[in-house]
Amino acid sequence: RLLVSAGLKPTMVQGSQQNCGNWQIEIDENLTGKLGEEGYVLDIRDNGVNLKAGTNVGLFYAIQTLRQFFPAEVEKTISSNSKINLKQAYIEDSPEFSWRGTMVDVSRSFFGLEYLKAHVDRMALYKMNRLHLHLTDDQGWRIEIKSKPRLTEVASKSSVKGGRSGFLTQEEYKELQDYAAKRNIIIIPEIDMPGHIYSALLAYPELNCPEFSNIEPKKALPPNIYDGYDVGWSRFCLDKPETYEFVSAVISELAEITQGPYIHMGGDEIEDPLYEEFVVKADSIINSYNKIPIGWEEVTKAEVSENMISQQWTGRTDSVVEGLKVIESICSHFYLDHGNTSKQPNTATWCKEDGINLQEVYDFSASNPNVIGVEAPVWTEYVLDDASMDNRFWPRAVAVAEIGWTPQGKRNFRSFTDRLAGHGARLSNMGIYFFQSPEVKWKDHKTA
Ligand code: NAG
Repeated sequence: RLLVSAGLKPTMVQGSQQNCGNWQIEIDENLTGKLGEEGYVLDIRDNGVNLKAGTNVGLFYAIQTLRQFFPAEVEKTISSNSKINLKQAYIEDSPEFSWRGTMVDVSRSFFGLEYLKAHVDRMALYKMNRLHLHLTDDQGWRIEIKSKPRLTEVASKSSVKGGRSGFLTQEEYKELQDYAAKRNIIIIPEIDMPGHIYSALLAYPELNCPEFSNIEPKKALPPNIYDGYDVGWSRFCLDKPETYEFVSAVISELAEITQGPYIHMGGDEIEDPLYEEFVVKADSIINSYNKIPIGWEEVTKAEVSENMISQQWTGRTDSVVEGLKVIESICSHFYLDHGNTSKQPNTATWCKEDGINLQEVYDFSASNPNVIGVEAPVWTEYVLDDASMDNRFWPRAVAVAEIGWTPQGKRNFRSFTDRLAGHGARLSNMGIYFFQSPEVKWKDHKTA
């Protein structure tokens, strides 16, 4: 649809032959046997262009690949008499993993509807399909929950020092979901509990334990906001009924406005004797709203339900329940809040001191047989504006996408960088302030 409405159809030129529109777009359900739900065939030859898939999703991906055959400028400057030569090709393609994600931490520093829509567009071009939003943390709460109005009246007003505050209204959240769904991207909302929760404690101080004020080191205590960088110090009071009333109220509203099948419960970085019990309860609350629970790997210390998905980030947790599905976000390959190179200013260094270069992302290999895919987070303690977010994701997210689509044995970094070289203009045309990775011989582009 994109191409036809852009007026390309009557003006296609292939080889030296004028070809006025031999386009075929077909759904053939039998193809899912061979290519799965997301695979497609793209056949570009003398007598026309043929897109085939077993599903609409597959056709969508055929179009995304076809877009990459057109010169980058086309999407910006098409006119009805443009003539374009396409290379001939026959492609049968299907993804290696069903989970091909990015995560945006909108809590430490807020990124709103406009940025997130642009991010969805960018992900779609590279056939990624999961956008995880880290909606809450110590520094700010970013989603409207109508039954808990102080979350937006109070907890959304703060951020990390120098960052942006704010929140998504439920209307905006739904608008983003619709926008993403049209591009075959599922939004995964995360409420990080029972640690990383200070902003909620600020809004509802009754969720604190009475002895909270004795915890050392003393951090921000209500009524002060927290705008620092430390992790692992705040927590819900886990033996209070109010805590579970709060969790149920939040999850029930979130489940109601969430189209996708998943809710992420966080669960990272907390020591508490009642932690496992909390995880089991939160897991069952999420299940009771017919959503699939996801947690950071620490949740697997508890006896979680079999449909829990474990998001690995250190790879150091022993799981009590065997056979859980796994998303790989191992920090040494996927934590894109780390620098593109060593010593890049305003980047995290705790997982890899020298940053994570393009090849280190690309060379990830999944060893766990239960892996359903990969996801790259950008945490925002130091990422305070759109250009910095662009710089952390791009082009490294393209490497994540290629891991998602290509079996390990067919991946080749040299071939990847050769192909990526032509994408500078494409990234710039999408308005991306990407990092010019030195491993890539970027061709003719202007930085956005
Ligand atoms: C971890 C924290 C996260 C923080 C990030 C910075 C997880 C699951 N937890 O300490 O809140 O922003 O590292 O790289 O990553």
